[in-house]
Amino acid sequence: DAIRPLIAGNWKMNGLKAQAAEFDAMLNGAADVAGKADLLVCPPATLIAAFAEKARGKKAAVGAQDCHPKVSGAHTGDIAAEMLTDAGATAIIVGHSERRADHGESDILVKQKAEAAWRAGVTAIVCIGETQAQRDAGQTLEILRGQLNLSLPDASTAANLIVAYEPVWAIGTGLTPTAKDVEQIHGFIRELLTSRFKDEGARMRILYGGSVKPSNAAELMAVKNVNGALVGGASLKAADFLAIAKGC
Ligand code: G2H
Repeated sequence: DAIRPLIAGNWKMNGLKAQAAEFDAMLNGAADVAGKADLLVCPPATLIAAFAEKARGKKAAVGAQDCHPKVSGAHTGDIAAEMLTDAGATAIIVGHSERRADHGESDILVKQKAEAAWRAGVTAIVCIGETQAQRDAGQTLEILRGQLNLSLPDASTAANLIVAYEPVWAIGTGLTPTAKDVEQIHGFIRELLTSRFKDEGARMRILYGGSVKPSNAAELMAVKNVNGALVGGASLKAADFLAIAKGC
C-alpha cells in the first residue's frame, strides 16, 4: 500500500488540563514514528486550542471529535467546524457510533457534518460500522454500504475524506475482528469507494477502529486496505499510542 498510514487518537470525553503532560509525551515521541505514520490526536473540544499551540512545528496534529453542520446561530452548546479550526483542529471526526447512538445522528446529518468540516477547510473522518445485532443477522455488508452511500458526500476525495470502519461491538470491549474479517470488510469498503470515487476512492484512507492496542496493532495495520487506526482507550497513554504507531 502506498497510502501513508494515519494513527488517530480519539480521547472521547476524557481529558482535563492536567492531561496535557500526556500529550507532551506524545509530541516528544512523535518524531520517532513520523517515518511510519501521521499522528492525529482528537482531545475534547476544551483542550484543542492548548494542544494545537503545543503541537505547532511538531510531528503530530490536533483534531476534533464532532461538529455542528451550521456555521453559527442559535444552537446552544454546539460547536461549529469553523470554531474548531479556529482553535487549531486540522481534521474533524464525524458520525462516530457513540454520536449516532447517544445523539440519534443519521447518515444524512453525518454527511452534512462532513461538508461542514470541508467548509472550514479540513478533512472529515467519517465513521461507519455495524452493531452486534446487525452482525448476528448477517447484515454487516449491507449496513456498511448504506452508511457509505448516505454519509459520504459526492465530492469526497482522498485529501478531504477518511473513512473509519469501527464495528460497534468491538468498541471499548477488548474484542476485535480477526485479521481475515478486517481484510474482507476493508476490501469491500475499498471496492465501494473505488466504484463511486474512482482514483480518489482508490487512494482514500480506510482506518480500522475498535479496541486497537499495542498488542494487536501490528497485525491489524498489516492487513490489506487498512491505512491506519482510530484509537480510543489506548490513545490516552502516550506510550500505548506511540507503540501503536510504531506497529505500522
Ligand atoms: C472506537 C475506538 C476509538 P476504542 O470508538 O474511536 O475506541 O479504541 O476504545 O475501542
